[in-house]
Amino acid sequence: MPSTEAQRAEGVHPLVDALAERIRQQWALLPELAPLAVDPALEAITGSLDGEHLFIRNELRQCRGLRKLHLETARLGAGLQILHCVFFPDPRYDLPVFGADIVAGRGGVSAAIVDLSPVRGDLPEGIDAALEGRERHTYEGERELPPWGSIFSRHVRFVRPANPQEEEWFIEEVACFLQILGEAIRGTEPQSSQHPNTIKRWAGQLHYCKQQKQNDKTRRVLEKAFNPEWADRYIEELLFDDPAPL
Ligand code: BLA
Repeated sequence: MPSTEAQRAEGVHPLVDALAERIRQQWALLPELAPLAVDPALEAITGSLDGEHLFIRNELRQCRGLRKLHLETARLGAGLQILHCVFFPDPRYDLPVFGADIVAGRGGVSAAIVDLSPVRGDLPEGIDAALEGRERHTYEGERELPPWGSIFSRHVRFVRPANPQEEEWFIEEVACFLQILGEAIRGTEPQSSQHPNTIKRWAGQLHYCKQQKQNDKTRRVLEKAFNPEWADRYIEELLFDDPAPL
């Protein structure tokens, strides 16, 4: 398992490293945090591509209200570094999907996105109000979402941080989204598996996964670093696996 130090030595962008560390600190505070098995073949993947060192590290957890917390940090050839993080709710709880993604290349960070995304039309009211009331920063490079990004909430941040100050802001914003999610987890009681709201949230999560799988940019990078069959399995089974049938 590569340590943070080893990753830094392998040239992980400081924003990727710092955000991963912040996410680990915050998930440690979640109620009933527990391990979730990762396929050993996928936990730490190393190799080389075009003479570049390649690695992927996958960390999985579960906790009260969330069926799967996934943090991936990767370096995938040609200087491309990625942080990918999704927390998938247990559909019995009225909770959104947390997602964050950073893509950094030789020219710096090109994409930094964070959201709490609804799975039943709207966000739960308390979460919507908390996100509305949070401190917001204005970045030099605000980016426009692709069409599949209709899954994100009105609070989504999608930016190209221009300097270390903006990178720091982005980390703080992610921490704020996670803080708000943590409070919601503590204050939400589950409904039964067959409750109509549970069924609606299950379908909403399925739709979230379906839309994310339309991001050709993710698929293309994984196909190039590995191969199309491997990329397909990785996306279907680890990145955006559908929630288990109710
Ligand atoms: C964009 N994602 C990208 C890009 C690459 C990847 C290369 C293009 C960079 C750019 O537009 O500047 C690649 N992202 C990956 C890979 C993984 C990854 C290989 O996570 C994983 C192994 N993507 C997510 C999640 C979100 C997300 C959870 O995986 C949001 C919560 C968003 N990525 C996202 C968006 C874009 C993107 C919105 C821009 C897509 C576009 O503009 O077309």
